[in-house]
Amino acid sequence: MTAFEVAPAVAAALAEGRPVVALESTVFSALGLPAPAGAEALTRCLAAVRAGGAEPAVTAVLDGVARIGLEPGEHERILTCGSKVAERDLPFAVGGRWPCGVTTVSASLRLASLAGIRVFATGGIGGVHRDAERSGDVSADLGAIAHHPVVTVSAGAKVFLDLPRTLEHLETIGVPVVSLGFDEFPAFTTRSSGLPAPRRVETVEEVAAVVRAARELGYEGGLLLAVPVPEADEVPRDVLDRAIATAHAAAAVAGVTGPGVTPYVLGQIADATGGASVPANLALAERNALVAGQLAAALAATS
Ligand code: PSU
Ligand code: MN
Repeated sequence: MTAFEVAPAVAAALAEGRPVVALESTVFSALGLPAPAGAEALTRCLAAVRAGGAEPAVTAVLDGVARIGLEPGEHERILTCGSKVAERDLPFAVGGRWPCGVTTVSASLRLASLAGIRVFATGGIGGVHRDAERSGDVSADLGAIAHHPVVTVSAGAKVFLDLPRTLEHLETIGVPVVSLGFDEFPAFTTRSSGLPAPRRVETVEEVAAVVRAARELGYEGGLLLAVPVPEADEVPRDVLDRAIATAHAAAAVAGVTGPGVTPYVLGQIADATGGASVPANLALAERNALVAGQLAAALAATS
């Protein structure tokens, strides 16, 4: 029994030194986006990675095997999968031969790293929750970004989190954070967080130079590349703030905790914005996939 499998197209690209981008699968499932938006997000992200010049590799667990790269006929299985797999859940999903598991950022980073993939794209990373003093809820995404030698491309951290503390946490654990062509650390479905980006670069080639320098300096962990949602697709800040308040109140009443919080709050925000957060989430995921493809291509061209 093998614990993990790299898809033939992905293995061939890696063997030939061609660029590859890993994609997580939780965002495409109903835990990330309401159907049919997940299917559309997957199609658009796959096309965007290719438009950027790289081979996409969606990660998931299917029939007890951790997969890096799926066949098109398998996509439906992740869209309809309801089991969220973070990094610490991977041994259970594989050891327990789960029929399906959709991987979060943390699990996807482990699988990307295992396969030798150096660039990964998601929507918005998890982070420090607003009630973290009480709940202690800090996403395992942060530690995984620090630990695995993979660049994560995201639209910042999800807007309903405590973004100042998320940035502080990233600093504490030593993750280099850089925004692309933007002065701020972006806020997922809206551009502005009001928080200055720790670093700003203007081009993907500059990011590639930073990544190469990190490797030459012996950095063993990752880097976070923040890309703001396209202007035309962002949700206005005041609309989001009201929706977040409603969503958090609903989560408290429902008593949701642990890994259930993020899917629940995302769903409540989609409802409370009258669905406006969904096209924004699609657009930012697509933009991140495109930038990740371009970054992987820039890294492959110079290594
Ligand atoms: N980005 C999105 N939608 C999502 C997620 C990211 O645009 O649903 C998922 C990712 O899989 C991320 C997870 O790892 O949310 C964070 O969950 P938690 O807060 O429980 O760590
Ligand atoms: Mn959590």
